[in-house]
Amino acid sequence: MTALATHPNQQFLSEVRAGLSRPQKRLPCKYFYDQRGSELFDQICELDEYYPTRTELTITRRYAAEMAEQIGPRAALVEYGSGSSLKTRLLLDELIDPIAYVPVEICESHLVAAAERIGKRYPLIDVLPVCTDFTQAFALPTFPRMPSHAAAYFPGSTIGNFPPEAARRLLASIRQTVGAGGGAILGIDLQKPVKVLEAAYNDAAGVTAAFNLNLLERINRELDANFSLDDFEHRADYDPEHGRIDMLLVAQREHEVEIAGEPVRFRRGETIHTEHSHKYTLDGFTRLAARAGLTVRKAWTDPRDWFAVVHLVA
Ligand code: AVI
Repeated sequence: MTALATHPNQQFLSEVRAGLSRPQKRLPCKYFYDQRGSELFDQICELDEYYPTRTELTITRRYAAEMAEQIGPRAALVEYGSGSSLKTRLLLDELIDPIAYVPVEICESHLVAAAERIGKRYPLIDVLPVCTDFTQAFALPTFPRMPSHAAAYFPGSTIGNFPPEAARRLLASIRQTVGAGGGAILGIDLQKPVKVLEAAYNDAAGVTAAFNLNLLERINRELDANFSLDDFEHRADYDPEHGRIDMLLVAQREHEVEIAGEPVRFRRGETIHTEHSHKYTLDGFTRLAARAGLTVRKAWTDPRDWFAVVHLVA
């Protein structure tokens, strides 16, 4: 029997093929973040129209001390993501006698760089990076000094990029990871006027469009594909039924693309769904958290109620 030749990026290829064979074509948003995609995302965070990063930062600046008080002394802070952000430092600065900081991130180079930076700045905290996909439950590392409890930190409203059932599973796995006595501080984006939402995902400078289209460029680069970027246009619509932004790539003409030697056909006007970004109400999020066994103990918001940082306990 001859072994089937596997592509060097087999997992990515399988997910792209599966997503593009569905009646509603789709691509997983986790693949946005290659080097170029991460740079574009950083630019998005600076855009006038993109309010979430700025708003969460304002909330964190204002309430970091209250968040730290809610977390309590001698905690291990377990960050979902590499922790390179200013928000992480604002929170670490206020934590009461923190024992450990555990950044959790799938990209090893980001993780190592961020862990080194944090280690230098906070020499009294044990920095214990974990390289894994945090959407699956994982075990905490062995602590050289035992913290009194673990607190997850998941800023950035990334939870909104998961469909409700996947978001519930992720919250349940956070609960499992932090264990008894643990908690979580989470950023969530809230419902607001549709005009504001649609502008945030259709910015005038076209950075979000470039971010969305970069996914096709990444597929070209890494999966031997021949997408022509001129054949697709970025679109982001608010879906009031599900309370979310849907990001799409719209085929501008009927054509065929080859991905690792296999053809994929597009009709004119056909869409590839690339991302959901859920916008919650505090009540809706409280119900979602409850289905994962978590209670919202406190919520901090900005004066317009555009964004919330919540403290969850088991
Ligand atoms: C990472 N995530 C919370 C962003 C969002 O707003 O859903 C990703 C993004 N997509 C387009 N712009 C920003």
